[in-house]
Amino acid sequence: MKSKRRFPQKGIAEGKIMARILKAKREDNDFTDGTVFGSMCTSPLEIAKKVHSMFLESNLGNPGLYMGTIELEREVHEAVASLINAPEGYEALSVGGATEGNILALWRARNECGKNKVILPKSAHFSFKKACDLLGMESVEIPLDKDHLPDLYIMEDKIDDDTAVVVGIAGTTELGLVEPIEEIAKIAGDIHLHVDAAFGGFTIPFLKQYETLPRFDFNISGVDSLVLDPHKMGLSTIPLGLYYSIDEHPISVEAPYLTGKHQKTITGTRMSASIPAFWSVIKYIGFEGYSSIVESCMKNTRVLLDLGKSIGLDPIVEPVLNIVSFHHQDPDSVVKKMAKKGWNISQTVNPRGLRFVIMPHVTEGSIYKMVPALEDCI
Ligand code: 0PR
Repeated sequence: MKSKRRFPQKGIAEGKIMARILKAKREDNDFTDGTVFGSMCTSPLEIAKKVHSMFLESNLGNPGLYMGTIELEREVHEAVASLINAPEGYEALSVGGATEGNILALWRARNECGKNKVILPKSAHFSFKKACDLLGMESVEIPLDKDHLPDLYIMEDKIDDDTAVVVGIAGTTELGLVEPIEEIAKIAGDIHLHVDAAFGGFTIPFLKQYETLPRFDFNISGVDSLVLDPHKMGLSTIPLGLYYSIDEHPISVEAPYLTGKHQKTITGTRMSASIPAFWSVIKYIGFEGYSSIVESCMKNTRVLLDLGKSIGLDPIVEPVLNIVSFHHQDPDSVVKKMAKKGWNISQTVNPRGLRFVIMPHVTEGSIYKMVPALEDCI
Protein backbone atom coordinates (compact mmCIF):
# COMPACT_ATOMS: atom_id res chain seq x y z
CA MET A 1 0.00 0.00 0.00
CA LYS A 2 1.26 3.43 -0.90
CA SER A 3 2.18 5.27 2.28
CA LYS A 4 0.54 8.65 2.81
CA ARG A 5 3.26 11.24 2.78
CA ARG A 6 2.04 14.11 4.89
CA PHE A 7 5.40 15.67 5.59
CA PRO A 8 6.02 18.48 3.06
CA GLN A 9 8.65 17.52 0.50
CA LYS A 10 9.37 21.00 -0.81
CA GLY A 11 8.97 24.40 0.76
CA ILE A 12 6.23 26.77 -0.40
CA ALA A 13 5.95 30.55 -0.53
CA GLU A 14 5.36 32.49 2.67
CA GLY A 15 2.22 34.06 1.21
CA LYS A 16 0.54 30.66 0.87
CA ILE A 17 1.59 29.68 4.35
CA MET A 18 0.24 32.86 5.86
CA ALA A 19 -3.09 32.48 4.07
CA ARG A 20 -3.57 29.09 5.75
CA ILE A 21 -2.27 30.38 9.08
CA LEU A 22 -4.63 33.35 9.03
CA LYS A 23 -7.55 31.03 8.27
CA ALA A 24 -6.68 28.92 11.30
CA LYS A 25 -6.25 32.02 13.42
CA ARG A 26 -9.69 33.30 12.36
CA GLU A 27 -11.20 29.96 13.34
CA ASP A 28 -9.75 30.30 16.86
CA ASN A 29 -11.47 32.29 19.58
CA ASP A 30 -9.54 35.41 20.41
CA PHE A 31 -11.66 36.71 23.29
CA THR A 32 -12.21 40.11 21.64
CA ASP A 33 -15.95 39.66 20.99
CA GLY A 34 -16.72 38.67 24.60
CA THR A 35 -18.47 35.42 23.64
CA VAL A 36 -16.21 33.16 25.73
CA PHE A 37 -17.63 32.57 29.22
CA GLY A 38 -16.04 29.16 29.73
CA SER A 39 -12.36 30.00 30.00
CA MET A 40 -10.12 30.78 32.95
CA CYS A 41 -7.65 32.31 30.52
CA THR A 42 -8.07 35.65 28.83
CA SER A 43 -6.37 37.83 26.29
CA PRO A 44 -2.97 38.77 27.75
CA LEU A 45 -2.27 42.48 28.01
CA GLU A 46 -0.74 43.90 24.81
CA ILE A 47 2.56 44.56 26.54
CA ALA A 48 2.75 40.88 27.51
CA LYS A 49 2.23 39.78 23.91
CA LYS A 50 4.89 42.19 22.69
CA VAL A 51 7.46 41.17 25.28
CA HIS A 52 6.65 37.45 24.92
CA SER A 53 7.49 37.58 21.23
CA MET A 54 10.94 39.02 22.05
CA PHE A 55 12.03 36.05 24.18
CA LEU A 56 11.11 33.08 22.01
CA GLU A 57 14.59 31.56 22.21
CA SER A 58 14.96 31.79 25.99
CA ASN A 59 15.13 28.43 27.71
CA LEU A 60 15.44 28.44 31.47
CA GLY A 61 16.13 24.72 31.29
CA ASN A 62 19.66 25.92 30.51
CA PRO A 63 19.68 29.12 32.55
CA GLY A 64 23.32 30.18 32.17
CA LEU A 65 22.66 31.19 28.58
CA TYR A 66 19.82 33.50 29.49
CA MET A 67 21.11 35.69 32.30
CA GLY A 68 18.70 38.49 31.43
CA THR A 69 15.66 36.26 31.61
CA ILE A 70 16.92 34.69 34.85
CA GLU A 71 17.14 38.13 36.47
CA LEU A 72 13.57 38.97 35.42
CA GLU A 73 12.46 35.58 36.79
CA ARG A 74 14.10 36.36 40.13
CA GLU A 75 12.26 39.69 40.27
CA VAL A 76 8.94 38.05 39.36
CA HIS A 77 9.43 35.43 42.08
CA GLU A 78 10.19 38.12 44.65
CA ALA A 79 7.25 40.31 43.69
CA VAL A 80 4.75 37.45 43.81
CA ALA A 81 6.31 36.11 47.02
CA SER A 82 5.37 39.37 48.71
CA LEU A 83 1.83 39.13 47.34
CA ILE A 84 1.31 35.68 48.89
CA ASN A 85 3.37 36.29 52.04
CA ALA A 86 6.03 33.67 51.29
CA PRO A 87 8.43 33.40 54.24
CA GLU A 88 12.19 34.08 54.18
CA GLY A 89 13.99 31.15 52.57
CA TYR A 90 11.11 30.27 50.25
CA GLU A 91 11.73 28.47 47.00
CA ALA A 92 9.95 29.50 43.80
CA LEU A 93 9.84 27.64 40.49
CA SER A 94 8.33 28.78 37.20
CA VAL A 95 6.28 25.95 35.74
CA GLY A 96 3.97 25.38 32.81
CA GLY A 97 0.82 25.96 34.85
CA ALA A 98 -0.96 24.69 37.93
CA THR A 99 -1.10 21.14 36.58
CA GLU A 100 2.69 20.94 36.68
CA GLY A 101 2.76 22.79 40.01
CA ASN A 102 0.29 20.36 41.59
CA ILE A 103 2.24 17.35 40.32
CA LEU A 104 5.45 18.86 41.69
CA ALA A 105 3.85 19.47 45.10
CA LEU A 106 2.65 15.88 45.45
CA TRP A 107 5.93 14.49 44.14
CA ARG A 108 7.95 16.45 46.68
CA ALA A 109 5.57 15.70 49.56
CA ARG A 110 5.68 11.97 48.76
CA ASN A 111 9.47 11.84 48.54
CA GLU A 112 9.88 13.88 51.70
CA CYS A 113 7.90 11.54 53.94
CA GLY A 114 7.78 8.30 51.94
CA LYS A 115 4.00 8.14 52.40
CA ASN A 116 1.36 7.70 49.80
CA LYS A 117 -2.05 9.17 50.61
CA VAL A 118 -3.40 12.42 49.23
CA ILE A 119 -6.34 14.05 51.03
CA LEU A 120 -8.27 15.71 48.25
CA PRO A 121 -11.50 17.71 48.47
CA LYS A 122 -14.07 16.61 45.89
CA SER A 123 -13.76 20.14 44.47
CA ALA A 124 -10.12 19.54 43.43
CA HIS A 125 -9.13 20.08 39.81
CA PHE A 126 -8.55 16.96 37.67
CA SER A 127 -4.83 17.74 37.53
CA PHE A 128 -4.57 15.99 40.91
CA LYS A 129 -5.90 12.80 39.31
CA LYS A 130 -3.05 12.98 36.81
CA ALA A 131 -0.62 13.60 39.65
CA CYS A 132 -1.84 10.62 41.71
CA ASP A 133 -1.75 8.32 38.71
CA LEU A 134 1.75 9.40 37.66
CA LEU A 135 3.11 9.17 41.17
CA GLY A 136 1.33 6.00 42.19
CA MET A 137 -0.35 7.88 45.05
CA GLU A 138 -3.74 7.08 46.50
CA SER A 139 -6.30 9.88 46.58
CA VAL A 140 -8.81 9.98 49.41
CA GLU A 141 -11.74 12.11 48.31
CA ILE A 142 -13.33 14.38 50.90
CA PRO A 143 -17.02 15.11 50.22
CA LEU A 144 -18.34 18.65 50.27
CA ASP A 145 -20.83 19.98 52.80
CA LYS A 146 -24.03 21.90 52.06
CA ASP A 147 -21.98 25.04 51.37
CA HIS A 148 -19.91 23.12 48.79
CA LEU A 149 -16.82 23.31 51.01
CA PRO A 150 -14.83 20.26 52.16
CA ASP A 151 -16.40 18.49 55.12
CA LEU A 152 -13.75 19.13 57.74
CA TYR A 153 -15.00 16.41 60.13
CA ILE A 154 -14.58 13.79 57.44
CA MET A 155 -11.24 15.28 56.45
CA GLU A 156 -9.99 15.00 60.02
CA ASP A 157 -11.23 11.45 60.18
CA LYS A 158 -9.53 10.40 56.94
CA ILE A 159 -6.09 11.79 57.76
CA ASP A 160 -3.94 8.96 59.09
CA ASP A 161 -0.34 7.81 59.45
CA ASP A 162 -0.07 7.08 55.73
CA THR A 163 -1.05 10.61 54.69
CA ALA A 164 1.61 12.43 52.66
CA VAL A 165 -0.24 15.59 51.73
CA VAL A 166 -3.47 17.49 52.29
CA VAL A 167 -4.81 19.77 49.56
CA GLY A 168 -6.90 22.94 49.92
CA ILE A 169 -8.18 25.14 47.10
CA ALA A 170 -8.30 28.91 46.87
CA GLY A 171 -10.64 29.51 43.95
CA THR A 172 -12.30 26.22 43.05
CA THR A 173 -12.63 25.50 39.35
CA GLU A 174 -16.39 25.00 39.33
CA LEU A 175 -17.66 27.55 41.85
CA GLY A 176 -14.74 29.87 42.59
CA LEU A 177 -14.93 29.18 46.32
CA VAL A 178 -12.09 29.82 48.74
CA GLU A 179 -11.81 26.81 51.02
CA PRO A 180 -11.07 27.31 54.74
CA ILE A 181 -7.30 26.85 54.43
CA GLU A 182 -6.69 28.04 58.00
CA GLU A 183 -8.94 25.30 59.44
CA ILE A 184 -7.51 22.75 57.02
CA ALA A 185 -4.00 23.71 58.22
CA LYS A 186 -5.01 23.02 61.82
CA ILE A 187 -6.36 19.62 60.87
CA ALA A 188 -3.31 18.78 58.74
CA GLY A 189 -0.91 19.56 61.60
CA ASP A 190 2.61 18.54 60.54
CA ILE A 191 1.47 16.95 57.29
CA HIS A 192 2.38 18.79 54.06
CA LEU A 193 -0.40 21.23 53.15
CA HIS A 194 -0.54 22.25 49.50
CA VAL A 195 -2.77 25.12 48.36
CA ASP A 196 -4.02 25.21 44.78
CA ALA A 197 -4.50 28.93 44.17
CA ALA A 198 -4.31 28.58 40.38
CA PHE A 199 -7.32 30.85 39.95
CA GLY A 200 -7.62 32.67 43.28
CA GLY A 201 -3.94 33.55 43.62
CA PHE A 202 -4.21 36.55 41.32
CA THR A 203 -7.75 37.46 42.32
CA ILE A 204 -8.13 37.26 46.10
CA PRO A 205 -5.22 39.59 47.04
CA PHE A 206 -6.67 42.34 44.81
CA LEU A 207 -10.24 42.25 46.09
CA LYS A 208 -11.59 45.19 48.09
CA GLN A 209 -12.99 42.80 50.68
CA TYR A 210 -9.65 40.92 50.89
CA GLU A 211 -9.51 41.49 54.65
CA THR A 212 -12.86 39.76 55.17
CA LEU A 213 -12.14 36.73 52.98
CA PRO A 214 -10.68 33.55 54.44
CA ARG A 215 -6.89 33.71 54.28
CA PHE A 216 -5.31 31.33 51.80
CA ASP A 217 -1.57 31.88 51.58
CA PHE A 218 1.69 31.57 53.52
CA ASN A 219 0.29 33.93 56.15
CA ILE A 220 -1.24 30.76 57.53
CA SER A 221 1.22 28.70 59.47
CA GLY A 222 1.14 25.17 58.12
CA VAL A 223 0.91 26.00 54.42
CA ASP A 224 3.92 24.26 52.85
CA SER A 225 3.44 24.89 49.14
CA LEU A 226 1.18 26.90 46.85
CA VAL A 227 0.62 27.28 43.12
CA LEU A 228 -0.86 30.23 41.25
CA ASP A 229 -1.21 30.94 37.55
CA PRO A 230 -0.09 34.14 35.80
CA HIS A 231 -1.73 32.72 32.66
CA LYS A 232 -5.17 32.93 34.26
CA MET A 233 -6.07 36.05 36.29
CA GLY A 234 -2.39 37.11 36.16
CA LEU A 235 -3.38 38.40 32.69
CA SER A 236 -0.19 37.19 31.09
CA THR A 237 0.75 34.79 28.32
CA ILE A 238 0.36 31.00 28.29
CA PRO A 239 2.09 29.02 29.68
CA LEU A 240 3.10 30.17 33.13
CA GLY A 241 2.41 28.86 36.59
CA LEU A 242 4.34 29.66 39.75
CA TYR A 243 5.10 27.07 42.40
CA TYR A 244 6.16 28.23 45.87
CA SER A 245 7.42 26.21 48.77
CA ILE A 246 8.33 27.41 52.27
CA ASP A 247 11.87 26.12 51.89
CA GLU A 248 14.40 24.80 49.39
CA HIS A 249 13.58 21.27 48.48
CA PRO A 250 16.41 18.80 47.96
CA ILE A 251 14.69 16.99 45.08
CA SER A 252 16.48 17.80 41.88
CA VAL A 253 18.01 15.92 39.01
CA GLU A 254 21.61 16.42 37.94
CA ALA A 255 21.96 18.06 34.54
CA PRO A 256 25.75 17.85 34.27
CA TYR A 257 26.20 19.17 30.74
CA LEU A 258 23.94 22.21 31.19
CA THR A 259 24.80 25.55 32.75
CA GLY A 260 22.40 25.03 35.66
CA LYS A 261 23.80 21.64 36.80
CA HIS A 262 20.48 20.72 38.42
CA GLN A 263 16.87 20.78 37.32
CA LYS A 264 13.97 20.93 39.74
CA THR A 265 11.00 21.27 37.41
CA ILE A 266 9.29 18.40 35.59
CA THR A 267 9.95 19.83 32.16
CA GLY A 268 13.52 20.19 30.93
CA THR A 269 13.57 22.70 28.13
CA ARG A 270 10.85 25.00 29.30
CA MET A 271 8.82 28.00 28.39
CA SER A 272 10.57 31.15 29.31
CA ALA A 273 9.11 33.95 27.20
CA SER A 274 6.11 34.05 29.55
CA ILE A 275 8.38 35.21 32.37
CA PRO A 276 9.51 38.53 30.84
CA ALA A 277 5.92 38.90 29.59
CA PHE A 278 4.52 38.56 33.12
CA TRP A 279 7.26 40.79 34.52
CA SER A 280 6.11 43.51 32.14
CA VAL A 281 2.45 43.08 33.15
CA ILE A 282 3.09 43.47 36.86
CA LYS A 283 5.31 46.50 36.26
CA TYR A 284 2.85 48.04 33.80
CA ILE A 285 -0.36 47.82 35.81
CA GLY A 286 0.86 47.22 39.36
CA PHE A 287 -1.33 46.30 42.32
CA GLU A 288 -3.71 49.15 41.55
CA GLY A 289 -4.21 48.02 37.96
CA TYR A 290 -4.97 44.45 39.04
CA SER A 291 -7.37 45.70 41.72
CA SER A 292 -9.39 47.75 39.28
CA ILE A 293 -9.54 44.87 36.73
CA VAL A 294 -10.55 42.35 39.40
CA GLU A 295 -13.18 44.72 40.81
CA SER A 296 -14.62 45.23 37.35
CA CYS A 297 -14.81 41.42 36.89
CA MET A 298 -16.63 41.20 40.24
CA LYS A 299 -19.07 43.92 39.19
CA ASN A 300 -19.83 42.02 35.99
CA THR A 301 -20.16 38.82 37.99
CA ARG A 302 -22.95 40.46 40.01
CA VAL A 303 -24.58 41.70 36.79
CA LEU A 304 -24.76 38.14 35.48
CA LEU A 305 -25.89 36.84 38.87
CA ASP A 306 -28.86 39.24 38.87
CA LEU A 307 -29.73 38.71 35.21
CA GLY A 308 -29.50 34.94 35.67
CA LYS A 309 -31.89 35.13 38.61
CA SER A 310 -34.23 37.31 36.57
CA ILE A 311 -34.60 34.54 33.95
CA GLY A 312 -35.31 31.97 36.65
CA LEU A 313 -31.86 30.52 37.25
CA ASP A 314 -30.82 29.61 40.77
CA PRO A 315 -27.16 30.25 41.69
CA ILE A 316 -25.40 27.27 43.28
CA VAL A 317 -23.55 29.65 45.63
CA GLU A 318 -23.26 33.38 46.05
CA PRO A 319 -20.07 34.10 44.05
CA VAL A 320 -16.96 34.87 46.05
CA LEU A 321 -14.70 35.25 43.02
CA ASN A 322 -15.53 35.99 39.37
CA ILE A 323 -17.29 32.70 38.62
CA VAL A 324 -21.09 32.29 38.57
CA SER A 325 -22.65 28.84 38.40
CA PHE A 326 -26.38 28.14 38.28
CA HIS A 327 -28.21 24.88 39.01
CA HIS A 328 -29.35 23.05 35.87
CA GLN A 329 -30.39 19.46 35.34
CA ASP A 330 -29.12 19.15 31.78
CA PRO A 331 -26.16 21.50 31.40
CA ASP A 332 -24.75 19.47 28.52
CA SER A 333 -27.64 20.31 26.23
CA VAL A 334 -27.57 24.00 27.18
CA VAL A 335 -23.83 24.20 26.50
CA LYS A 336 -24.41 22.68 23.05
CA LYS A 337 -27.36 24.94 22.22
CA MET A 338 -25.41 27.99 23.33
CA ALA A 339 -22.43 26.96 21.20
CA LYS A 340 -24.73 26.85 18.16
CA LYS A 341 -25.71 30.45 18.91
CA GLY A 342 -22.03 31.41 19.13
CA TRP A 343 -21.65 31.49 22.92
CA ASN A 344 -19.08 29.45 24.78
CA ILE A 345 -20.25 28.60 28.29
CA SER A 346 -19.23 25.72 30.48
CA GLN A 347 -20.74 23.42 33.06
CA THR A 348 -20.34 22.12 36.57
CA VAL A 349 -20.57 18.48 37.62
CA ASN A 350 -20.87 18.79 41.41
CA PRO A 351 -23.71 19.72 41.44
CA ARG A 352 -24.90 19.82 37.85
CA GLY A 353 -25.07 23.32 36.52
CA LEU A 354 -24.08 26.04 34.09
CA ARG A 355 -20.78 27.79 34.70
CA PHE A 356 -19.67 31.26 33.66
CA VAL A 357 -16.15 32.58 34.26
CA ILE A 358 -16.24 36.36 34.18
CA MET A 359 -12.77 37.12 32.90
CA PRO A 360 -11.69 40.65 31.86
CA HIS A 361 -12.68 40.01 28.22
CA VAL A 362 -16.31 39.51 29.37
CA THR A 363 -17.94 42.94 29.44
CA GLU A 364 -21.25 44.13 30.83
CA GLY A 365 -22.34 44.57 27.19
CA SER A 366 -21.50 40.96 26.31
CA ILE A 367 -23.41 39.72 29.36
CA TYR A 368 -26.51 41.69 28.31
CA LYS A 369 -26.21 40.16 24.81
CA MET A 370 -25.63 36.63 26.08
CA VAL A 371 -28.48 36.39 28.61
CA PRO A 372 -31.39 36.46 26.08
CA ALA A 373 -29.68 33.61 24.19
CA LEU A 374 -29.33 31.77 27.48
CA GLU A 375 -33.00 32.32 28.27
CA ASP A 376 -33.86 30.63 24.96
CA CYS A 377 -31.66 27.62 25.74
CA ILE A 378 -32.47 26.76 29.36
N1 0PR B 1 -6.19 24.10 39.57
C1 0PR B 1 -7.34 24.76 39.38
C2 0PR B 1 -8.12 25.21 40.56
C3 0PR B 1 -7.77 25.01 38.07
O1 0PR B 1 -8.94 25.65 37.87
C4 0PR B 1 -6.97 24.59 36.99
C5 0PR B 1 -7.38 24.82 35.57
C6 0PR B 1 -5.77 23.91 37.26
C7 0PR B 1 -5.42 23.67 38.57
C8 0PR B 1 -4.86 23.45 36.15
O2 0PR B 1 -4.31 24.55 35.53
P1 0PR B 1 -3.61 24.42 34.11
O3 0PR B 1 -4.63 23.89 33.16
O4 0PR B 1 -3.20 25.82 33.83
O5 0PR B 1 -2.45 23.52 34.29
N2 0PR B 1 -8.66 25.21 35.31
C9 0PR B 1 -9.23 25.39 34.00
C10 0PR B 1 -10.06 24.15 33.68
O6 0PR B 1 -9.50 23.05 33.56
C11 0PR B 1 -8.24 25.65 32.92
C12 0PR B 1 -8.84 26.20 31.65
C13 0PR B 1 -8.33 27.35 31.09
C14 0PR B 1 -9.85 25.59 30.97
C15 0PR B 1 -8.80 27.85 29.92
C16 0PR B 1 -10.35 26.10 29.78
C17 0PR B 1 -9.81 27.22 29.26
O7 0PR B 1 -10.30 27.72 28.06
O8 0PR B 1 -11.26 24.31 33.61
